[in-house]
Amino acid sequence: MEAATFTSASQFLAVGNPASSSSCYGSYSPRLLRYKLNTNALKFKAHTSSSIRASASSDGDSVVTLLDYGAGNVRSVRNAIRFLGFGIKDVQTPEDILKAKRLIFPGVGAFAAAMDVLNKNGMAEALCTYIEQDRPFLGICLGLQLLFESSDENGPVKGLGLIPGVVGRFDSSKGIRVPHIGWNALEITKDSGILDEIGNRHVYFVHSYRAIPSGDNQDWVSSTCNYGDNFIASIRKGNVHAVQFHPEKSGDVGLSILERFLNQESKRTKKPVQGKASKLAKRVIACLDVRANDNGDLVVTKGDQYDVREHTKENEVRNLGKPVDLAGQYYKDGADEVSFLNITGFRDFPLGDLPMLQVLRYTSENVFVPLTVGGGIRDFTDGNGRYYSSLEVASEYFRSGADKVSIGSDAVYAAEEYLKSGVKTGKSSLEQISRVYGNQAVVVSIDPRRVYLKDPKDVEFKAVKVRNLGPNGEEYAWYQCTVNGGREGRPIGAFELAKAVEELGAGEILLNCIDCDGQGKGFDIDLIKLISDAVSIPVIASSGAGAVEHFSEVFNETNASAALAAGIFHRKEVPIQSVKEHLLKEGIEVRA
Ligand code: 1PR
Repeated sequence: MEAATFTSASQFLAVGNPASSSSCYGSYSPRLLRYKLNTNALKFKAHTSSSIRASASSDGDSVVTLLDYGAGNVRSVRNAIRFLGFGIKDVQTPEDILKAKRLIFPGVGAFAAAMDVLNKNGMAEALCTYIEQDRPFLGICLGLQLLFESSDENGPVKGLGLIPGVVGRFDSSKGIRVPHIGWNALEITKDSGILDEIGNRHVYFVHSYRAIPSGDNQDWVSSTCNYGDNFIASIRKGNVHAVQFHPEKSGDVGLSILERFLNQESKRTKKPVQGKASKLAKRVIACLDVRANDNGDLVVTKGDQYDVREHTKENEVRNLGKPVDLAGQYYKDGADEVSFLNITGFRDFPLGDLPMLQVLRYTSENVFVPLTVGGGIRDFTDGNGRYYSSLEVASEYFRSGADKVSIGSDAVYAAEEYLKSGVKTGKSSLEQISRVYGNQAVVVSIDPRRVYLKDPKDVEFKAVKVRNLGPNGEEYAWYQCTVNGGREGRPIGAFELAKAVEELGAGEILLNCIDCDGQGKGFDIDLIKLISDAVSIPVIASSGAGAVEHFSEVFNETNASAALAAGIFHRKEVPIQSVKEHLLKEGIEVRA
């Protein structure tokens, strides 16, 4: 399943079984046949380059048609289009597709659900016609996959059948972490037009399914990416483009790709910016712990071992800046992602917390890397007896601009329940949200505390030998999970939790450590190694970064996919760029 942001759960759940939908295709796709017979219909246009700027097309038409087929929120694509100076016309009917001058199709959600919607409202047919007429088209992520004959995602399910090939799942038995999340390199295989300017730079991917290049589709493929095997990163034929990655989340590089598509008719000279991207980069993430201070203003705060109050007479909440400003700054500084943790979400209902939603909305207008938000994602009944499911809470976060949500306390309860009963009820927040939005959109944030042991057999939880002995010379420790911002220890270890939440649908783990938080003495390597070796989803190392060397240490000694820091960035002790320069010097690939 690809990332999705549904306007409401019921909207998504109303989508029926694709097998029963009125498909315009027989067992041999007529679209594919027509394409094979009619390749001359696609004429290749000259392609040139230009710099990123907020300006409309030189042909004077500054409106782009957007196919948001109603199953998802494409807020970040909208924001990027507007940032580049273009207006948006939403497709309401199939005729709007046929009348479009340029069409962007940012597919979200599951393949089957998307095809079902497109078939039912007649948009599949209109899309095929539009593309066959070689009119300017840009598909993004699922918007690329749907062009193929079929997908294995909950399938096989038939696609639009314009490009030969089947979309299949990444094979995690090849030792890769699935979903494929992060900044990876492209191998450009032919003149791609919209990619000409990006040179050898990283772009942002987040997906579990991909199409493989073959002799049958080689005339479509304009770039590939390597992750376990080579998969199709983009296609181009004439004016028809589609990309598996997310240009709207790929920083300046992504904006330049969108800008080249939007300004197709303008004169450009090809000026590729040379980078050194060769593989999936390790990510550097800036984290903003956010809460209301005692005056009710939303501030970025930062704790020492989760204590965020100043040790003064007033005992006020530590205030390190404004969330939107800091997020914008970190984006400019080169953060690969930005995370917001609403740290009092466990007691304040997030849908009542409109400032936090506002923070997300404003941030997503100018920050074009992935945004994660966490805090308070759980089922909730308000003072008037109105029940909100965790899915509704998450949906509101997504609608406001989040790309991923992070679940803390509620994931602990779900894992405990699952380990006790051995049954997946399908009702936990984790299961509900990952079912609708895809597991790549669901992060589980773990807040463990180290508990030292003389003998690992003293507990039923996984214990490890630690490099730094405990206060009484203990050689072992287990990592006890906590809830409610570290206030309550639970009878489950980080190891057991991580494995359980992976099974329940988490796509990534944000691994904090209360003992290391805010200490600046380095990440807890024992913990991060334990967890990153235990699961096959990406693990973000968090808590304790105090120097650039701590980042190379965690990447050299563990299988973490990303490292997150807060205090050193907020206090301007170590700029993000210095971390990246250090990692590059140490031979660790990062997005430059
Ligand atoms: O339980 O689903 O409501 O989620 C609450 C979220 O808020 C959880 O993700 C939890 O980690 C977070 N949280 C709750 N209380 C605190 C606190 O600090 N009092 N923040 C808190 C946790 C941890 C990190 C931090 C790193 C890096 N923050 O993300 O940013 O430790 O810090 P450093 O680089 O300065 O060492 P729910």
